[in-house]
Amino acid sequence: MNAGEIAIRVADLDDAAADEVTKALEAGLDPVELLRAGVIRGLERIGEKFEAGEYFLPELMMGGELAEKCIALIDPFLPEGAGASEGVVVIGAVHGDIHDIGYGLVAKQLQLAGFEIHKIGVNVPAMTFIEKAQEVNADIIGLSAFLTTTIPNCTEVVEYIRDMGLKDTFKVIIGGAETSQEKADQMGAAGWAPNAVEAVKLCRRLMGQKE
Ligand code: B12
Repeated sequence: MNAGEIAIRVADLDDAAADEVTKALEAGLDPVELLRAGVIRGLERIGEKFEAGEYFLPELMMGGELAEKCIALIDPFLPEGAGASEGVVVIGAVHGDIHDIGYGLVAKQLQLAGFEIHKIGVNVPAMTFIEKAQEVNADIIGLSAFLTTTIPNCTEVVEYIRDMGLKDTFKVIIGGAETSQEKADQMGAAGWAPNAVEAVKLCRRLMGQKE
């Protein structure tokens, strides 16, 4: 069993992937290779299938769980720094909003893609996002809003950040049922994504802009 075959098992949501990871580690396969060309590649394939309409949300969640199981097995074998962070993200649902399933999924996919994630819960006041971002030295702040009435609370965070002179420090992204690219542009957010797969791409793109 090599990393490529593990990628296929993960992408096929085959539970045997975890056993194969254990066997591969026992056989002395490179854990970094297993992580990158195996589990992470498998997750990317799941993302591609999701985009192609072949997989839906339940598959995305199952894939995330399976990948987490595999990563937990590989983790103790990884050399220091192999899981280097792609970037630091603070994410939560804005004030007035308690929908946490969508952003939870985004957080999980970002984490699996190598981002350091700080989930700060639901019904989060604007300043709490900023204080947390400062505390953990975040690159990106993710705001989740599912209600027409809570979109203005995303705008509030964007405005605070601008007024505090932190626009170049923290990139604000938004998502959730009632959000759109148009609304993100209107409020001056750095980006919007319709789902967890696109959110990973968006965050990678924004990290590229920061360098
Ligand atoms: C489940 C649900 C609830 C649950 C939430 C449970 C929970 N723990 O989250 C409960 C029952 C609590 C609830 C309550 C309410 N809800 Co509700 N809810 C929904 C429902 C059916 C599904 C939302 C969901 O979780 N989907 C599953 C996720 C995984 O799917 P998703 O949205 O595609 O998620 C992706 C994207 O949104 C994106 N994303 C999400 N967050 C982020 C963040 C970032 C940074 C990025 C980049 C991307 C991103 O990535 C996600 C993963 O791929 C929606 C309907 C809908 N169409 O969305 C209504 C909906 C959002 N709710 C609605 C309403 C009205 C309410 C209530 C006001 C009802 C009431 N009268 O009490 C309350 C408000 C509570 C509050 N203050 O927040 C309306 C909003 C309408 C509007 N225009 O404002 C909707 C649209 C239903 C409808 N058609 O009327 N709700």
